[in-house]
Amino acid sequence: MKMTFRWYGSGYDPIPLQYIKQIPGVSGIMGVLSGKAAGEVWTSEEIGELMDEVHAAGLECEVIESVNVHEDIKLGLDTRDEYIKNYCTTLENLAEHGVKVVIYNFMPVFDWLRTELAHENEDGSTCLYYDHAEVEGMTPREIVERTAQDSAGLTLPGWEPERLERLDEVMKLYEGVTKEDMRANYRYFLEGIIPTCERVGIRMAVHPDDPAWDLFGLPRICNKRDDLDAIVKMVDSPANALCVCSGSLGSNPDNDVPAIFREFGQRGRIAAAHVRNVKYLGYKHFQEAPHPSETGDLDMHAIMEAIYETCPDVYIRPDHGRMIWGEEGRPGYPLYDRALGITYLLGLWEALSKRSR
Ligand code: DNO
Repeated sequence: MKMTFRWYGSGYDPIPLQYIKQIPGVSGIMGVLSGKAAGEVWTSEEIGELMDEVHAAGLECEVIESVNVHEDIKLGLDTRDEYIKNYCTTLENLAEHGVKVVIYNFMPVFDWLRTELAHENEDGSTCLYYDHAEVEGMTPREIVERTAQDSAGLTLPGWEPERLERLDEVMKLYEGVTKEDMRANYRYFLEGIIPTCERVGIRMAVHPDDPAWDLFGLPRICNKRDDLDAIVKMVDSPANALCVCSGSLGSNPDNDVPAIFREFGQRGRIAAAHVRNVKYLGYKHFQEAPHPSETGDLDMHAIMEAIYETCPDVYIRPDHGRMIWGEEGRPGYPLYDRALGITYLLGLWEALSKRSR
C-alpha cells in the first residue's frame, strides 16, 4: 500500500508540499494539472514541471486525480474521437513521467455533489453535508451557484468554471440519454483508451458516483456493486480498474462497502482507494464524519482489512476531512483532519500487518 495525499498544485492548493511531507507515512501525492480543461492535452513539459516540483519536496506522484473526461465523450457526440485521441496523448505523456494510475469518473454533468460545504458540528468543526430533500427543491443551476459561493474562493475539483458555464446546454443534451446509451458511450471510451494504457503501463481507476444515487434525472451508472461489475467487464483488462471510494459508495447504506472492496480486490481490479467515513442522518441524508469508525457508520477496520487481504499494493488516500482547529481552505480538503485520517488508517494497517504475521 502506498499512502498518498491529494494535492492541487502550486497556486491552486493552499497546502505546501513540505507540510504534506511532514505527515508520517506519506509516500506521495495524487497530483493534477489544475488549469487544464477536460479534453485538452497535458503536454510532457507541463507534466515534467509538476513532477520536478513534487520530487524536489521528497514526494512521489505516481497517481493523477483526475484527467477529466470531456462531456462529448459521455454523450457520445461526433466530436468524441478527437477528445479520445487527446486523452490517449495525455496518457502517453503521463506514463513518460512515471505515472502508474489515472483516476477519473464517468458521471454526467456533475462530479460529487453536496448541499452544504461547511455544515457546523456541535464541536465547532465544519464538514460536507448532503440532504436529498433539499436537492429536490433546487435546480441544477441553483446547486452550482451555491457550491461556487461556498467554496472559499477556491475552485473545487469537479466544479471547474469552464465545465459549468455550459450547464444549461449540457443538461439539455442529456435529455433522453438512457443509462444504456451512457454504458455504450462508456464502452466506446474504454475501447479507445485501454490499448494505450496497456502499452504504456497505466491503470485507469474510475471513481464512483457521489452520492450513490440518481440526480436530476441524469443517467448515473457507477454507484453500486453491479455497476462496477458491468464496468470492469466492458473491457476485461487489469488496466480497466476502479478507484473504490468508501464514502461515495457508502453514502447509500444498501452498498456493503467492505464486501465491494473484497470482491473487486480479489478480482484484481482495484487500482486506487479513497477511504473515509460517513454518518447517516436519514433517507438520502448524510454528513461526512471523521475517519475513525466510532464517529460514523462505516466499519473502517473491515474496509482496511479487505484492502489488506485482497489488494495490499493499492494506492490509498484519506478522503475528505472536516475543517478543524480554525483551518481555512478548500472545503473537504484541509490539512489537519486529513493528516489525522492518515495516522488512523496507518494505525489500522500496522495492526493488520502485525496480527497476520
Ligand atoms: C471528490 C473527489 C472526486 C474525484 C473524481 C475523480 O472530492 O473524490 O472529485 O476526484 O470524481 O474523477
